[in-house]
Amino acid sequence: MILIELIFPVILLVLGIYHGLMQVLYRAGMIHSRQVLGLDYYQGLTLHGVVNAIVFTTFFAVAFGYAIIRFYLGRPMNMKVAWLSFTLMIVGTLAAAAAILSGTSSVLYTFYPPLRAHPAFYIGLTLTVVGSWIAFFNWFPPYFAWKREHRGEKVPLAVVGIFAAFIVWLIATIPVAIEILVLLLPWSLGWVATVNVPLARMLFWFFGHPLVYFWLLPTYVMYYTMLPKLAGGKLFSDFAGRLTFLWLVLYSAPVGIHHQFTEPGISSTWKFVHAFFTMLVAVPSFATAFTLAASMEHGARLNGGRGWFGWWRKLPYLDKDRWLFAYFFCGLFIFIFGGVTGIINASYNLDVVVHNTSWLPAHFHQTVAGPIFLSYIGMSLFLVVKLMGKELRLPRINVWVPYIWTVGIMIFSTGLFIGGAGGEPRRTNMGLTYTDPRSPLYQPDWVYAKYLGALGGTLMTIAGLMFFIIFFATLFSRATKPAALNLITSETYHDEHVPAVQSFTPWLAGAALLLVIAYAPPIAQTLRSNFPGAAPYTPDNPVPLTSKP
Ligand code: HAS
Repeated sequence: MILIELIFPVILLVLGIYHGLMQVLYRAGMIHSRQVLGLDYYQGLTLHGVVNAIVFTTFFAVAFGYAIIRFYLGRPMNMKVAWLSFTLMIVGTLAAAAAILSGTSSVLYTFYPPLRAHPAFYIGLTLTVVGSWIAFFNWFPPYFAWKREHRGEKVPLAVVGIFAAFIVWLIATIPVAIEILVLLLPWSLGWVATVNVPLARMLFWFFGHPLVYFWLLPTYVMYYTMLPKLAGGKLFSDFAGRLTFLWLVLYSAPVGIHHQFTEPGISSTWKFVHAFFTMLVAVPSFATAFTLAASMEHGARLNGGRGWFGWWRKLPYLDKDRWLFAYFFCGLFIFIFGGVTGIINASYNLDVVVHNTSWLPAHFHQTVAGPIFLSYIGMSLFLVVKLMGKELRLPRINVWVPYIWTVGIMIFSTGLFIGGAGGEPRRTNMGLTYTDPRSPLYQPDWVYAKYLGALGGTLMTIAGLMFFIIFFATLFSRATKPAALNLITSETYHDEHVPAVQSFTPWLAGAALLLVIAYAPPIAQTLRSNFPGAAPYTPDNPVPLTSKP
């Protein structure tokens, strides 16, 4: 099951990456058309976001969670429940994909109303989410059985991390379930004529920001538990890992309004409160930067590294036998820039300059398409090798994939950052307007930044193609070794025993309290405001739709 849950989204990823390339070509003015091969710009952008950011990540997190629970807790799962979860996720994904491909659901991955999708899109997403919840609930019996048998022992760090990820996911998906089931689905089915846009958007971002930490936590599990050993050393501090995971449970959710700084109906007091909490949610990532750097330094020094900076030379950057190191290290490097730009976005007044410009996709590609994407594809390949007893194909080329991706993403994001700071909009088919010399809207000073974007995006596509070749060549090769679920586990340098990070309970209570403080007043404000309900729209027409989709 783990294998199918890894391979299915990687197949879909082919579609996701293709539409990434299309995006940069449209935006750079290399395509002056509304559509290519029968798929229009917004349909392609919706596929790109939904496949890469929602489907690939959710399937991977579930598969990786199963691997972690099975490996560290050493107990079988209830397979009937696991198959139920799997079936719901597959059926849900196929329903949402069919809705997008039919051209009736070009609502982008944020599915903001008043853009309206076909009901199958909302039902499909709901089934996928419910399937992932069931997978999580299936991990409780082995978890509690392990705790009963190991009284007084620390739960393995990786298990704490994956539980933190799915707690964040549960917190995040409840508001979006309310948004879909109460607001969007009845509207999409034609049962009600209009939708409350400010409320729907607030519920979406109540989901949307913890979502990004749900993506990040499995990556942090890999970084904390595997990277130190790959670097030849030990994890510098077990406490730092536990604190990071639990801190993200606490602060992931009460920050969503930082996506709505420019929106009406929410007072600046609550925008400020969310900006403040956003600064706090960045703290564990700073802690992670120092802990991982110290862990890598420890490994490098054991390997003969000397001096303040000389030890950096002793890390296994191009070691084809420890190739996962390259996937993890490149992600970390990219995340430095993704993190810094996140702090800029969170800074309220600076956000006014960059909001809804191409700066935003630059920021989030340096997070979700940086550390998260590289660690997820690296781990998918690693698990295929282990679980199928295969020999990795093209190992010397494989170790270069993350570096080419990194060069690509840095060039791509530089183009988008420059354009965004100059006002270039996101989510716009600029080949029809701003980068088309025949258009009265033509902006010649944006063109060179767009070429940078296209160059970087092309390099990313090349790295993606290289990965697909290696992945499928390995998958279809003959098994040469016994198959085994064997995860890399680092030892700990400082194995602190701090009671405050041994239990989820106080952190969950704190998270619940912060959610009430951060969301009850702004939701009340939104409900009190007297915006009219909105009729449905499609992205390419300023006139509302009046009939059902
Ligand atoms: Fe973000 C928008 C703020 C992190 C994803 N973010 C987005 C969107 C996405 C996204 C998808 O406050 C767009 C949504 C949309 O479609 O509209 N974000 C932050 C902040 C952080 C942050 C403060 N974001 C993430 C992560 C994401 C993600 C993680 C995906 C997984 N973001 C915002 C804001 C907006 C936003 C606003 C809305 C803006 C708007 O106007 O709409 C922080 O959590 C970041 C903390 C990270 C760090 C970096 C630590 C560095 C590390 C690397 C160390 C490296 C080493 C290697 C050791 C502080 C851990 C050294 C090697 C050498 C060679 C030196």
